[in-house]
Amino acid sequence: MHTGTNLIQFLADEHRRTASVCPDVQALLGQIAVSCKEISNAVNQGALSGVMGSLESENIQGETQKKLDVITNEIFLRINERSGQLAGMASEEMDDAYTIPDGYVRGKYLLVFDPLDGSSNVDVNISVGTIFSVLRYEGKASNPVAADFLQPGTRQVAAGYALYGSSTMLVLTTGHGVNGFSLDRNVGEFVLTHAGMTIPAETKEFAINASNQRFWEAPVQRYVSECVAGKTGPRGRDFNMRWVASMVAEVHRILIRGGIFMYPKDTKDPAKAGKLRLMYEANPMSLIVEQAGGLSSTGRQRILDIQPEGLHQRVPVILGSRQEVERVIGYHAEA
Ligand code: AHM
Ligand code: MG
Repeated sequence: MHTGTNLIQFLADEHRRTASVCPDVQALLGQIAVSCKEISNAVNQGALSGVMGSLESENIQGETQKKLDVITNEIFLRINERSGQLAGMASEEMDDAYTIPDGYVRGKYLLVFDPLDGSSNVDVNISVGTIFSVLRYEGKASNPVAADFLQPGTRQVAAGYALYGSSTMLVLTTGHGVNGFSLDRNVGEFVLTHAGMTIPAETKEFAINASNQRFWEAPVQRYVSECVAGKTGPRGRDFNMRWVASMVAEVHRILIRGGIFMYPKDTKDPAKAGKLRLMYEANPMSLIVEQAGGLSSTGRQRILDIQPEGLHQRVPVILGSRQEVERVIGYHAEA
């Protein structure tokens, strides 16, 4: 594979090479890519098109919605409901499963997404992204219900994210490694620029919202304090810390140069198992990270093995460079 291959060519090649990514999935991923191009435009226009700021409304998680949360959700629905490949959709911004309107062709797949992850950053012009996960619809009814979406992450057919940063990128896995495409705005295509992305096994960089430190459990306290202790501590080397508050940007950095990202279980709100959502944040990102040679865990369990219990279920997330994630899992086991 060489630079210059566009996404559609890449998917056709991948199908020939691996006998995966059947034409239906190729078509669906093509439409998801179109949705991400539209979102990239909307995010890029920023204040020029009056889309900054918040609405009065809250989503199912009780979070105030940004105008762009709602606009980007509608872009995803509008484009993908007509793909002909979907039986239903679900997203961070909708309480229940979304039914494909009457009159549109229904397909065999389910699409779960977070249309604008990290949207608290959008007003301050920091990178945001879109995360998506494709599942098979195994049911018989013409309209799937929430229970049809509740499949472990190991059953994802494809997963990916778009990052709206200094350039727009689409990073994708169909279970045969991870590849990154950059949006060439001159021709309006995603072009393969990062073939076969892999995460270095070791790292000197960690990402965690340190303002929650007093709520962390002992294994995470231990891991972070050992990193912070640097050269003279038990790790014998200095670490660097990053926190963008935008999971897509965080995972992308890890794919490029290694690192560990944690939004762990904490005691801040005992009713919540973690902050990030399993179906449309943790699962797709975990598949990407594992396919790039990294690991993803709650600290106690592989995320991709979790049997989901709800569309908006939250989980602790610890992902990134293999050796570091193994270390944090080890600290949980010892505790
Ligand atoms: P969102 O989907 O409402 O944008 O929330 C998810 C985001 C992640 O992108 C990021 O890792 C985390 O929430 C940031 O949380 P915090 O504001 O606690 O730093
Ligand atoms: Mg999100």
